[in-house]
Amino acid sequence: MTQPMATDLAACSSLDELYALLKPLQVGPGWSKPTPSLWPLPHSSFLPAHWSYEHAHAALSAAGRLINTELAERRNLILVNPLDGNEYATARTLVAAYQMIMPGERARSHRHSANALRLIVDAAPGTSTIVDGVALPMSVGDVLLTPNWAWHGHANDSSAPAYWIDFLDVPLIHLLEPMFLEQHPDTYEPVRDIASSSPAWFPWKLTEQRLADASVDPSGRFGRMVELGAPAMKTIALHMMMLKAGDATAGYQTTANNIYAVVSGEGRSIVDGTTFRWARGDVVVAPAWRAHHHEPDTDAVLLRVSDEPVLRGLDLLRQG
Ligand code: GTQ
Ligand code: FE2
Repeated sequence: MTQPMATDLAACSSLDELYALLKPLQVGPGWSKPTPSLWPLPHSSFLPAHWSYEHAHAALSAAGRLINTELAERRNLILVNPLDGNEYATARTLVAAYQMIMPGERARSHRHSANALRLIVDAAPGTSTIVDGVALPMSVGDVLLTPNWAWHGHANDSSAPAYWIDFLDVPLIHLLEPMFLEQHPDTYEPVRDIASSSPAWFPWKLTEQRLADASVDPSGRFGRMVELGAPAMKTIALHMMMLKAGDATAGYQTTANNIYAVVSGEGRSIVDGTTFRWARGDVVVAPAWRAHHHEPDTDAVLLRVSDEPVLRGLDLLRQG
């Protein structure tokens, strides 16, 4: 389409005529859009959803026979939110994935601008992640961070397959576009030290002690709560929640996206009216502004992974 003359624009005698002339100028009238660009309250888009570790475990053990870490950068299963048209993200800013590494395997080292962390679900002694040259042992319930641009690879020198849940801010990086990825020049980064402690490693043993000493959150939303890091990373906050059998949490609605992973116990989460039953290793997503609460049937521990630091840093965190 050719562009109209300024004089034709100025002489327009109807709005419809004006709209037609504006099209080739790549201009739209802000006053007559089919959907407004501002609205009074968040429109929830991503859906409440649940994933079971039982299924993920079975699928990954099959994948262990069908694909190796020479071919696959990572043997992982992405938790894809069932929102129409979505093919990747778990929530608007976050993605979760189950990952498995076989005995004797190594997953090569790389670094990326996306922040990542993992919650260990099943691993035997001898499994580790190598972060910037330091081996961090992986035990059940441990949380390990690989922040923006930290080298990381995984190694399983035990005799059992290791399973964990990855959480990354990749969808946020997609949205903002500063994605960078680099393979390690040595393919497998040499281990120069084995950590006994690290700011990137939250061993379950320490978390368990902190939880035992923690007070119950007065709002009733989180049970006994401890934060891992303050926050763990620039874009992701981590909270461990210890819930008592039969004590339902208070309803929680927040502009932050929350992904809950079950460290231990069984129960239900009710997210925007939908009930999801969970057991150890399961994942439930409560996308932004979806009111939710938890009903533990046994004593339970949940890891809450959220994008709270992003919302808070931009003065966009609102909670009800
Ligand atoms: O382990 O480095 O699930 O880079 C997705 C991207 C895991 C990892 C994932 C990754 C990793
Ligand atoms: Fe990675």
